[in-house]
Amino acid sequence: MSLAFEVNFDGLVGPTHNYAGLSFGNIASLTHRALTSNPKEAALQGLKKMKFMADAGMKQALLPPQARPDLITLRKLGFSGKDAEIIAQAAKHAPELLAACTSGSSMWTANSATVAPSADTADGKVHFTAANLTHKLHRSIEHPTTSALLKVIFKDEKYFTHHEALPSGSAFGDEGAANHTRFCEDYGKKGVQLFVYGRTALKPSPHPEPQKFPARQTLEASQAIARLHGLDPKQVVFAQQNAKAIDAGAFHNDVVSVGNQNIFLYHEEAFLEPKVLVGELREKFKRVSQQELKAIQVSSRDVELNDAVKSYLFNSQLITLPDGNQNLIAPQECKEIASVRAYLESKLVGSKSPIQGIQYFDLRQSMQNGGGPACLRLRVVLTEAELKHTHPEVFMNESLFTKLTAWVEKYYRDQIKPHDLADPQLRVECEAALDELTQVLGLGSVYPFQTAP
Ligand code: SUG
Repeated sequence: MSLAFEVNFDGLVGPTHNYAGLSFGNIASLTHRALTSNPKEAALQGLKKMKFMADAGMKQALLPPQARPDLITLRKLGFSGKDAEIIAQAAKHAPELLAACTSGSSMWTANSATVAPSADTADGKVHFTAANLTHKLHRSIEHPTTSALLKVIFKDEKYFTHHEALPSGSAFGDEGAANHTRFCEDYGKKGVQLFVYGRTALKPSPHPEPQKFPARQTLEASQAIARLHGLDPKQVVFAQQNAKAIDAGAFHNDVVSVGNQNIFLYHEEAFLEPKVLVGELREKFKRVSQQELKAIQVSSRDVELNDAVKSYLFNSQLITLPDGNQNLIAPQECKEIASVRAYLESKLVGSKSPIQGIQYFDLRQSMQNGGGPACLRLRVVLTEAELKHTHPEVFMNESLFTKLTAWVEKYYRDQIKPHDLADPQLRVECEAALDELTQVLGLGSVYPFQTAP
């Protein structure tokens, strides 16, 4: 076994972060539609979380935002002319398309890809599959740039393999790591990977589908990723979400469960068949690691499903600190809902519990669009050798934090109202900001506006 680390790649919030109500099924996104956003505050809130993690001795890196509005997509949809003309036409004739093409949604990097560490894959390389996010227009346009960024950051083909996003279409809805958790004794050892899906697309299924909100991830997509990544079926578990949880607003499984190493924390109503799932996970985990899985079920008596969704308790990051203790990085909303706070502080977290500590973070700007601490990060397990071959300049430290804080202060607006999406200047500011960012991070030309002839 080689020594390995979990590296969190947080999404740096982009200059166009706004509230457009684009995600039916995501209650926060719908509730805060048309609210005035504050991209500057959003980016600074995210940077503070990254800095905290780096200061705590964790390996913390970032994925850059995407260029928005996405003029390539607007052109494909029939708008033409100079950049400002495209934006003006779209604002006039199809403001909903302009909003979809201006979303800052790439910040939620838990959805950017699914990653398999080299300890689990048949060829011993780290595998990445960019998520097609096919269910929502504004998210389905992320994967080409996501792939380009991942290929620049994880360049060395000796260590890293990149798969293109799965075919688009409703049978292969893939939402990335938000529906994927890996359990292991140590990050560098073999693990068990849990893939969670909302519906079966191509075969008849006896199980109920949600009635109110859509199931975004399909079983077929999860199976394809396990195949692409060369995983051993003995180390893989597939489980279906409870339709009731999706209807309560758990549009991704990381809204109702979280896992790290040997701990699985999940809500009683998260899965269709929780007993079967936990039984299979325990058995496979034991066989792979010779250890017991600590499965902690949170009952509806302690925390109602609706409060779990409102507080984003399960969207906390569960991290292993350098001293081996596991801590929760929770959204501050958990403190504000009495039942959740009581459960966390008097039952779940403590020196005698498997989860020893908790830190709360103000991520309100992201939370109002349905993105908590865990949504904002993509976990990539890397050995020391793989780390050495990862682009070094995206790692958070004192100097990068100072540079990026100044960069945000220079380029970001402190408010975006719905009508601001029609302002062509927003695109100009976004390009200037991202151009400078690629220099700060030494990434070269990664955005379409930098490479277009
Ligand atoms: O896909 N929100 C995102 C939130 C993603 C959260 N990620 C995880 N759970 N891992 C989504 O629904 C809202 C954008 C808007 O409405 O403006 C949005 O896309």
